[in-house]
Amino acid sequence: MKITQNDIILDSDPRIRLKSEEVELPLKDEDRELLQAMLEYVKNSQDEEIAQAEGLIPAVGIAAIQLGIPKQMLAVVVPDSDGIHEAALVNPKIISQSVQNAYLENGEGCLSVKDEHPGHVFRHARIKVRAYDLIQDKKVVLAASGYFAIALQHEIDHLSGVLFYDRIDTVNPWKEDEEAEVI
Ligand code: K1U
Ligand code: NI
Repeated sequence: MKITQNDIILDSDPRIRLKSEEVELPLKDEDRELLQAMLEYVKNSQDEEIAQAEGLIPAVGIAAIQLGIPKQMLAVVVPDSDGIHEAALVNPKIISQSVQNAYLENGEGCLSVKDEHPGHVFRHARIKVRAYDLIQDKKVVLAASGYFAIALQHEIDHLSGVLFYDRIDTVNPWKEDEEAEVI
């Protein structure tokens, strides 16, 4: 299975607001192949040559609902100063979160959103997530901070039908939080 840009649904499609269903474990072949293809999409999208040849929009993550499939599955590949954080998660649950917020200085984007939605998206600076990880082939508890934590929260929001711009303050989109980590 290979995911192309045409497979990704936009926010004009009501399915993007669906709540995704839990996935049965152990994974069925069909679900394993889908999640593997999602991970491959994200990796390929970050490879300039492949992305150009295949017309992929660069991304650090994707959720199954962005393919119109309401299953609790997501893949993230986040390069940062500590290296590359990769995860291909099934049924992820945030089990703890910091009080401190974090946000990307220039706001967020989304493969399923074509319009610009400028503004800060406040998220938790640190989270712990329980899930089954296809890369490690086991149930895990991941501790995430920085950009990795932001990307995981963006993708976990997709599983509840929440989009990044739902979290932007409509009155003061660029409002700041003095205590927050700015990424
Ligand atoms: O879910 C998606 O639509 C993908 C989206 C996820 C995201 C995570 C964290 C912050 C914002 C968005 C993206 O990956 S948008 C593209 C992006 O942020 C990026 C792509 C390549 C290099 C660096 C960043
Ligand atoms: Ni998104």
